[in-house]
Amino acid sequence: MVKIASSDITPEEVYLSRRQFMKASGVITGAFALAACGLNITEEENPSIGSQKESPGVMSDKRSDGYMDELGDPVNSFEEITTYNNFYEFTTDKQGVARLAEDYITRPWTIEVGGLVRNPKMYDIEEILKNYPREERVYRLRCVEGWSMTIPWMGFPLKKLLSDAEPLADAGFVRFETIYDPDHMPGQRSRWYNWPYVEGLRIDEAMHDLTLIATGLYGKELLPQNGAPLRLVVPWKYGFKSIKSIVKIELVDKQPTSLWMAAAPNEYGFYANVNPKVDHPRWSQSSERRIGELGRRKTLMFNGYEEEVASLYSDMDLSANY
Ligand SMILES: Nc1nc2c(c(=O)[nH]1)N[C@H]1C(S)=C(S)[C@@H](COP(=O)(O)O)O[C@H]1N2
Ligand SMILES: [Mo]
Repeated sequence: MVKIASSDITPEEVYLSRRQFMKASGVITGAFALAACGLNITEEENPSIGSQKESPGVMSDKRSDGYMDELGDPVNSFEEITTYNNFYEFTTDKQGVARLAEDYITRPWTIEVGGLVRNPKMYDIEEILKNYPREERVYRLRCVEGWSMTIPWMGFPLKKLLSDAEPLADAGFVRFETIYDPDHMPGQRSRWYNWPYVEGLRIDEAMHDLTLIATGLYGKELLPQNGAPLRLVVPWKYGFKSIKSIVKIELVDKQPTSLWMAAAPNEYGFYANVNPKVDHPRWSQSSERRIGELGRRKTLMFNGYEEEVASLYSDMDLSANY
């Protein structure tokens, strides 16, 4: 069982001031241990203490004018999106993921689509990229910890892949699994979590047009830290539902138990819909800090996608089904 520390959520103020410092010096230094999804691990398991070099060159830190989501929020920079990540398979240090993941090899890559379907299939990633044309979707991502970004994803609706698999009548849920590769993912050697990372959706959530399989962002292929070569994006739910580096998609008849439900069932439920009125047991969810901005914003019901998704939950008590 996981020990819950009483530590606070991410101190984004520290992050922001660190960014100024990074800009000035080009180097990230200092201790910066975080409780990324609200659970603390021990210091010895958290290699975030120490100094590391900022990735050089390739990243543009420009927000181009007019590049925004449907609410008028500007997209976050490529640098912000690729250097501030939650990916516990590598480390719980959000600013350490990019460096630890940079050599992670995502080719060849096989994705199994199976379970309660008429057409189970093993896909090679190249086949998926070829079969499912990519579109750009600019979505807000709201982490359960209280920070958010706007990200221009490239991808295709999950429903296309599921429709091709032809779910059977008793397939009520979809279960997703991340690759298990402790030899190359140091975080998976931590016994605090029940690896591999697992997530799940109800079938109607999975078939919703907003639910995306992302294979890129900013018009480029995904980098390992963002879940290459393909990850889920469910923009109305807390970020932890958007599982990275998927190797298995399974149609099942029972509600899957996610890694976070197993770790802390009282804190992380199956639904995890963004809801400013339902607080996390240890912090309020009524506001959030958009990375790159000062101050806080109000958190929007269903992360601003209420019109699109509220009908999925019309008969549910959202505080009981958190
Ligand atoms: N496999 C896996 N998927 C994951 C995570 C993780 O640790 N492992 N973290 C989740 C959390 S808590 C968030 S907020 C988002 C962050 O996605 P990003 O780093 O691309 O912004 O990924 C989610 N998907
Ligand atoms: Mo998150």
